[in-house]
Amino acid sequence: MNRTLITVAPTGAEIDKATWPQLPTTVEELVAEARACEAAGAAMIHVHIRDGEHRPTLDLGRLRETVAALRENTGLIVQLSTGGSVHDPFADRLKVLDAAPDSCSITCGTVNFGNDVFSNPWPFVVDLYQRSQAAQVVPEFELFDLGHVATLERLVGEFGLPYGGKVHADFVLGVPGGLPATVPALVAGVQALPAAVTSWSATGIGRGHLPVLAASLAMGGHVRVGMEDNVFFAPRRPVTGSAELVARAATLANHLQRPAMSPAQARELIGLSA
Ligand code: KMH
Ligand code: ZN
Repeated sequence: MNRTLITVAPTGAEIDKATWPQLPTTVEELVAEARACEAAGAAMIHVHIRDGEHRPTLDLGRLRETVAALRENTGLIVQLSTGGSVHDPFADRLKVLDAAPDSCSITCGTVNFGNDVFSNPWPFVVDLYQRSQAAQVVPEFELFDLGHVATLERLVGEFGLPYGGKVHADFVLGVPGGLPATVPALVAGVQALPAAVTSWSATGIGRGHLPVLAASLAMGGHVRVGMEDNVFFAPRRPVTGSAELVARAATLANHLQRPAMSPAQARELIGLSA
């Protein structure tokens, strides 16, 4: 059966805990949210962590502790963000692989990020990619713009397939500075994907969340949801947490006769042996 990978991104680096107290920022909160999201249909979790003051951090000890806690308490594929926040140095972002996650994000190029710059120059992307191959971590290629699609093609062309032999990409649409969170933008991105891509998903930031979710499902793609990308369930109705976004995505996927896949099925999809 044709099934849907639902990835949950529950925390991110940009959403403020003081404004959004339902944001999971401690290991305990993250584990509880991850369990609820798995029960609702998620198979993979995209993880950013926070420090004791709820600020984004790439502290290696905390990353290791988080990976262990998620593995102990859920069956989810654990994907660590190597994007971090726009303020994180390259060296810290490379070190994320030392926490030995199942998967890591690799953003395939620099993009304006509101008033900031999310920096991913070619030499850094190459370094990160080659380290992921050596560390046997399956990457998810994050695509914020059409140029990132071209960089993904060059990366795989010059340095070979990722660990696991599959190429899974994720469109992140709607960052101010990247492709908009619209159906035409998603269609343009998917049409540009190189043949090496074996699966793709998409997420729409903010109010583009639902159109991108629906379009991705209709186009045979997979989906990412969660508070990293969207904090409103409906206009003027904040989310209670990421689990209700996962539940809605799973319901929609059911209606489209592409039900949510299990973590085991998702492992096979992205090239992680069971
Ligand atoms: N927080 C953004 C600057 C990723 O996780 O790889 C980068 C980001 C992408 O969220
Ligand atoms: Zn992220």
